[in-house]
Order: sequence, then C-alpha cells, then structure tokens
Amino acid sequence: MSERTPTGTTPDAQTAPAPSRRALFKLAGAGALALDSASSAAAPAPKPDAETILPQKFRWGTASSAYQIEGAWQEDGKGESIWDRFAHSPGKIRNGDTGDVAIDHYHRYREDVQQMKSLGARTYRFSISWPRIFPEGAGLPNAKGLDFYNRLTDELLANDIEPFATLYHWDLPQALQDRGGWEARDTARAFADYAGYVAEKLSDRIRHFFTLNELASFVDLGYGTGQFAPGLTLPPARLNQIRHHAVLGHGFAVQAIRAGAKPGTAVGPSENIVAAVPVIEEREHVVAAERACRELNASYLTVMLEGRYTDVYLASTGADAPKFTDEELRVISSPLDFVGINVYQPTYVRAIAAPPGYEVMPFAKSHPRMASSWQHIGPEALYWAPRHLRKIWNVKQIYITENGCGTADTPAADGVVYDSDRVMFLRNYLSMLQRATSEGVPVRGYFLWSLFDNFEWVDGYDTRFGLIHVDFATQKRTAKLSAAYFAQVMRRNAVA
Ligand code: GBH
Repeated sequence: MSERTPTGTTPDAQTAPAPSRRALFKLAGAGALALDSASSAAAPAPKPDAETILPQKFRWGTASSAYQIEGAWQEDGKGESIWDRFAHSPGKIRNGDTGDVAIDHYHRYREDVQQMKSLGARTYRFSISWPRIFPEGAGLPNAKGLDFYNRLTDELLANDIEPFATLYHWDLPQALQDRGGWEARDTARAFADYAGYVAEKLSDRIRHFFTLNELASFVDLGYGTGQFAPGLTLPPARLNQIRHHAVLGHGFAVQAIRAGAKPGTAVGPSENIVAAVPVIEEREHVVAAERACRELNASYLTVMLEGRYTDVYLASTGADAPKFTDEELRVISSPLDFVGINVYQPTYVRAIAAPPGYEVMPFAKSHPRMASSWQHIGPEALYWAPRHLRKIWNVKQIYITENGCGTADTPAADGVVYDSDRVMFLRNYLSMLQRATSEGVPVRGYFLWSLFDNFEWVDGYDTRFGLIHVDFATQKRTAKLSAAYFAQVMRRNAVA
C-alpha cells in the first residue's frame, strides 16, 4: 500500500504501561530472543502503520479451560466430571493421558497470572468447572470450589487483568450424565441454576460471562461420534434432541444470569461457528457463503439468534427433527449482549444454481494444515466469520473467544521454542481480523488459544497450543517465540 490514511486515534493499548525490561527478559527465556525483545522495549516502538491498527479499547488476551489446565481433579470437594471418567477409561486418550494434574494451574495460578502480566495481556478468558461448584451437578454448592474462582478472580484484578468466565467448557458433572446428561431436558435447567448461582457470586467482579463453549464439539463428538466424553454414539433423532437441549440450556442460563447477576453483567455464547468463506471473493459466492453460514449453523447459532429452526434444517432432519415448543424457542433466543465465536479454520463455499444455492467444497488434498490434522489453514476465516455475524444477524458486539493453532514444538539448544509456524499463523489470521475491524465489523476483543500448552482433549499432551511451553514433567513454563510476537501485537494494538 502506498497511501496511508492517518487515523488520528490513540489505541488504548498504547497508553497501557509497557512491560518492564525484566518482564520481557523473563518472557523470552534465555536465548537470543531475549536480546531482541529487551532492546525493543528500551527503544520507543515505531508507530504502527494505520492499516495495521485495531480499534481503540480493543481487548487482547488469552483463553483456557478448566479441565485442560487445572488438574486437582479430586481436590477441595470437587465432583467427578464426564472428562474425568472418560480420560480414566482405557483407550480413549492418546498415550493414556488424563487431566488429573494437567499444568497444575489450580496450585500455580498466581505464577500463571504473572505470566499473563509479563505478556502485557489485559484480559483473560477461563472456564469454571461445574463439578467444583456443584459436585453432584445440582443441590448443595461446594464453597471451596467457588473459593478457587474467587481467588483467581481477585488475583487477576489485582494485576489489572479483566476476567471473562465461561460457564461450561465440556466438563459436565458425571452425576448428571448418570441421569442422561444433555439428553435429559433437566440438564438444561440444572445448567441454568448453576450459571445463575455463579453469576450471583462473581458478577461483582466478573462482568462478562460466556454460557456454553462450542456446542457442536461437546454434542456432536460427545453423543454422536463418541470421540469426546461421554463417548456415546446415539442415532440422529436423539442427537437432534440433545442439540435442542444444549441451546435450551444456553437460553435458560442467559435468563438465570440476568436474574442473578449485578445489573450490567454481559452474557453471550462462545460457539465454534462454521466459518463459511466464499472460495472466491465475488458477489455470487459471497451471497452463497452468507446462506451457507445460516444453514451450516442452523441447530446452534442460527436458532439462538433467530428464535427459529430454518426450514432447510427441519426438512433435512425430517422424522428425526427435535421436539420443541414456541416457548422454548423464545428462551433459546433470549437477547444477548454479545456473541463469542471460536475460529480455527475456514469452510470454503461456492455458489450453485440448484437449491440451497451453495455448495461446501472439500479441501484440496495438499491444503496446508497445522499440527492437528483437522486444522486447515485459512486466515480469511477470521474476516468472514465476524462479518457474517454483523451482516446476517446484525450482531453489535463480537468477541473472538478462541483462535490459535497446534504445533509440534521442540525446544532449541537454548531451551526456547522458536515456533515460527505459530507466528506465521497468528500474523496472517490477525491481519484478516484487522481487515474486519477496519471495515467497521464490531469485534471488541480477541482471546488467543492458548496461553500455555495444555491437555488437548483426545490428543492428550502431544499437540501443543500454547504461547508458553510447558514441560509436563517439571511444570516449567518457558515463553516461545510466539509469546514475544503476541506481546508486541498487544502492546502496539496493531498487527505487525
Ligand atoms: C477448541 O476446539 C476448544 O474449545 C479447545 O478446548 C481446544 O483445546 C482448542 O479448540 C484446540 O483444539 O477429532 O477430527 O473430529 C476447536 C474445534 C472441534 C477442533 C472438534 C477439533 C475435533 C476434530 N475443535 N475438533 S476430530
């Protein structure tokens, strides 16, 4: 680009205190990286080009989930979750790994908050473990479980990091699974009771709550293919009913949070939207991608945002369609303050003449992927997904609740992981996010998945998603190259 448009704006993050020299030394570990980072902290950073800047007050941070980092699976009165049960069943997780210890965040949270601070992150998205709060899923709360999140929240705030809490990141209390799990409508009610309780206790300090994380993941993989906990393979009619109960749980929880929380508490979902990307950016394919976005998300985001199941969805399910009432649809589409989306990969779409007017294209055989075989690279997903939310449903506040990648990291001789692939991934995805915000798409924040390497579900500890390397034998944390990169992005509020 030859012409630069002056913005006249002072990005909020630039007014934030820069991380100290010492913090950056610590952040970058022992290698050559430390010198680079330290010298860039000493010299004033060059002013970012206008076309790389994110909006003022843009919130930058990282994301995590309870089962993937906390460990302490039996401590302080915590109940068993379906992931405890699943990981303890032979053959379910690679190498027989479990989340029993994970990265021991339950005991190391103070140190971990300092890592966030060293990075210059000002927000943090974590999840609350339902079976810590209600060991039996419902009934009597466990004060010691809640206490952990009180301590974590206070520690974050003391370090000027804004907490965003997810209420469900897949760790259903096993006691509820024993009564049918998400196949039982009562689970949706129990979720709302738990959500309302937590919001009442924590909303004096936590001002943003996410209801359910990635409905498609825990429903389709947990109850359909059986790859995730609870490992069931149910037929379509039962699966569709579970999908319905999940969105109903979301809606009940939105209402319970509104009833229980301090006024002004913001609530929304955190969903892995199917990010329909027009394979070529031409009008007909763009229209096809918008259509595809509504239909490919019909049983989750679309019904939450429209209060109805699309005709195409109901026709496609036929006799297996979920049973529902109008009143339930009203609950499911309770007004939201924002929509959170997890964006990892694109779904390429092109226009066709025949109904439904679009076609999902398969990935080319040689399409590049990151370390997880499912993750095809497509930075433009981070442009189209939020753009669709605004265009199709007029969503006014959007958070990218997860984005990141798995890599096959090996520490170099100096102990640092030089994950140039993650830096490449982030730079390209963030450029596409910046394109969206520069066009006025109202994205308010971005949470990178993840701060630390952690328990990557069925892949166990083999696939690493962190900015900070964790030696799982010693629990030593060492910042990777990508940590220095992301720290710079946050400090400048610009994609560099
Ligand atoms: C997110 O899911 C999760 O929210 C987070 O907990 C996780 O650690 C992170 O991403 C990285 O995976 O086994 O081939 O059927 C991202 C979306 C959906 C990707 C389920 C993996 C299973 C693929 N995930 N999918 S497969």
